[in-house]
Amino acid sequence: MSDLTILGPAASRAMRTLWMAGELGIEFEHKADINFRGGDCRKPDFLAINRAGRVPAIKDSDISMGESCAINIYLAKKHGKLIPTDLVGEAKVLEWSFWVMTEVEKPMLNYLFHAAMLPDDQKDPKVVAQSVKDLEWPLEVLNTYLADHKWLVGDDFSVADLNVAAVLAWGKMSKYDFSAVPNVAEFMGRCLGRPAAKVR
Ligand SMILES: N[C@@H](CCC(=O)N[C@@H](CS)C(=O)NCC(=O)O)C(=O)O
Repeated sequence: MSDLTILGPAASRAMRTLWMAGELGIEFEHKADINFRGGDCRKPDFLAINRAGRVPAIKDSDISMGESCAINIYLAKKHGKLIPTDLVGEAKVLEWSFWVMTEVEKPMLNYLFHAAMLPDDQKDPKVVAQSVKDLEWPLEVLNTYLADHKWLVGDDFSVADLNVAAVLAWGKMSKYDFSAVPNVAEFMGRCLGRPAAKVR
């Protein structure tokens, strides 16, 4: 039996951690039946695992935590894979992970909802236009970096790539037009085409 339990359905940010566990080839129990839209995350037993009241969360032996990117970095470090061991390499993983969460995640989520997921009468074209505007600079930054880097940190796929690509996946789901940033589109193909990325 595995010590690790991942809480949250694949159709949520738990996808990021399910992908990570797949990359690491580790055993885990998946508690998918968390109705996060229905308030399950705010129940005392869930809050005892992740005080922020959101999925994903994990329990691993005697620790528990939330925050998808942080969980992934923890798992990478614990299993000694997909993360550089030197100070600078690890700092770069944190840099890209914080970057995607603060610069890309919110506008990409707004785009996903208002271009694709919401019922038509709730979609707001102004939010779509603003999201595209907000994403222009960070996607250009990433596109420029990827012009001469196959992977974000070091020479191989790492948790930095996973964390960034897992957020960009919302763009793929919503058919965001990445044609102005072809290096980003190729990077997404490299990452999201990995067998472990197919968690649904
Ligand atoms: N920054 C957090 C965000 C987690 C998050 O917002 N998860 C959503 C589902 S994808 C959730 O739990 N929503 C329930 C709620 O907001 O009550 C992470 O990356 O783990």
